Amino acid sequence: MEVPTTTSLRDIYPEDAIPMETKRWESLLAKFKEIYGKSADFIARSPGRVNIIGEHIDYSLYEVLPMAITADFIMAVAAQPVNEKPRIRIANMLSSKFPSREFEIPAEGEIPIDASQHEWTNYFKSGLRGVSHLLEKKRGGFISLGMDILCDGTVPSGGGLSSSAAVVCTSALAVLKANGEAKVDKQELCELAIVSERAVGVNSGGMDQAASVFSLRGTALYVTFKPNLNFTTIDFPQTDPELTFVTAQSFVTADKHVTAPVCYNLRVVECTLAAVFLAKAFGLKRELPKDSSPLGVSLRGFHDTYFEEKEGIADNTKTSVAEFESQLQKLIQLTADYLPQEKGYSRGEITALLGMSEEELNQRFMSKFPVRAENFMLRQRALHVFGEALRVIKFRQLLSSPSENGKELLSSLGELMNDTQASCRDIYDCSCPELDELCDLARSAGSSGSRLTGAGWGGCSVHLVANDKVDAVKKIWEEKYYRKKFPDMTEEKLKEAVVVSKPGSGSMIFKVL
Ligand code: NG1
Ligand code: MG
Repeated sequence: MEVPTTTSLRDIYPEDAIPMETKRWESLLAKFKEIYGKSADFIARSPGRVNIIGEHIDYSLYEVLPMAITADFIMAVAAQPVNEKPRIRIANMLSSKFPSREFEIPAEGEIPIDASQHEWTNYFKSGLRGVSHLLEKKRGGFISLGMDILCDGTVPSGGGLSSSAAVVCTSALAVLKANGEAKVDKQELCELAIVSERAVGVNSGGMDQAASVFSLRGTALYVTFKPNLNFTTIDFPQTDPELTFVTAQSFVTADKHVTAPVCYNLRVVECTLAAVFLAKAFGLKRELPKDSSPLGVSLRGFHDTYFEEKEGIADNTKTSVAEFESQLQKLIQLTADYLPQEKGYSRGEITALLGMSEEELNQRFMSKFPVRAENFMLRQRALHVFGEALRVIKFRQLLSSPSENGKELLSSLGELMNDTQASCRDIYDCSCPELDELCDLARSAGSSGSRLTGAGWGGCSVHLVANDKVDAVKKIWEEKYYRKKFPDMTEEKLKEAVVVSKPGSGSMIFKVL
């Protein structure tokens, strides 16, 4: 499946966004001409995403259910004339915050990226680097052509709507097109973006990039990671009242580069350790399978190995949904029995059970992305992951076979989302008081389901609200949250804070005529 090319914004945005986006794209093309003295050849774009349900389980290789939003990252591009030394000139419409940069493309070796800097072009460089590896493999030679680029992003950064993935997916797509790739395969682009984003220091799963690349307008995405990255699109049932998803920013910046070592990357380590700990606790004979999770083994790998060994299942990835559901229920019970310590597990307890030295533990699990922690909440993280994976299955089944009664469907879907929020807050510990407050306020004004979305610790929340209750929810947030916490907030900022998100399309190439 390849990234589509279009000449109409109607293929990209929902109807009501067209006027504003037309203005935005026209000013991008005009500015491009002004800066580079020529018109752009094409515009590459990839959207942000909101994760509807399936939080902090993609790096454990369990299915998730995101959807692309309208907000996106767009890049106008012109290839540099061939006779010059290949260089990149990259500018941003928000030049005050993101100054223009120019750099040569080295004739060989890696494009240098200093991941310790908060340099806005790092995500572009990681995409550029990813493409040069891919083209080297495919063609033997790599990036030959330089590029003139002008960018514009509307995905709030650090806002849990995957601004970073939107930048990396658009960057990789733009470089591929500028280097003559007539067709760009979505799978290839997505995998390249996942690897590239990890290069800038966050040990992430693959949900964001999948949602940004694969999404089709009007549908949600059901993303699977095992046996390999794949997806199916899910239509939203037409119900009365209509299902409306609203995103609300907490404006607590959840910058994973700051919180990552303490939070995000620590969760990846805790889930990985829980997997190997459980495998040992159940005396599984076979090693956990090496998989695409950030540290090479995952709770999903434990899950499949456990049932293959204990119940003689040949290949657990082919198990029926009903069977998989009952497996998860069993794992929740087994975890509660076999990981009893609410207070967590020390390094000493973990190395004792795993029969390995501290150095080996550090080398294997804490060297790729250093985490500073002495205590690992294995029980809580495993209980959240298995419980959340179960909620995703139930959510998908509700969407695929909706009861005719819209109200009933809304409350069942909403209940699952509320359970996710409770689990993120109480046992995965990735919420924050502001997110909890936004969710409580929304529910009191009639939201069916309210939860944080993305990594958490700040950033964004997502709410399933019957369309006739959206105004009441917006109103209570404005009065009791935004006006109170940010008294001098502009109308503009308030508009960015709360967005009704319709499922948008994924990566796209726009041909400039
Ligand atoms: P955000 O923070 O929304 O980009 C992060 C991870 C996802 C996933 C979610 C939690 C990155 C790039 N993305 O999303 O893979 O793990 O947290 O579900 O870190
Ligand atoms: Mg991100």
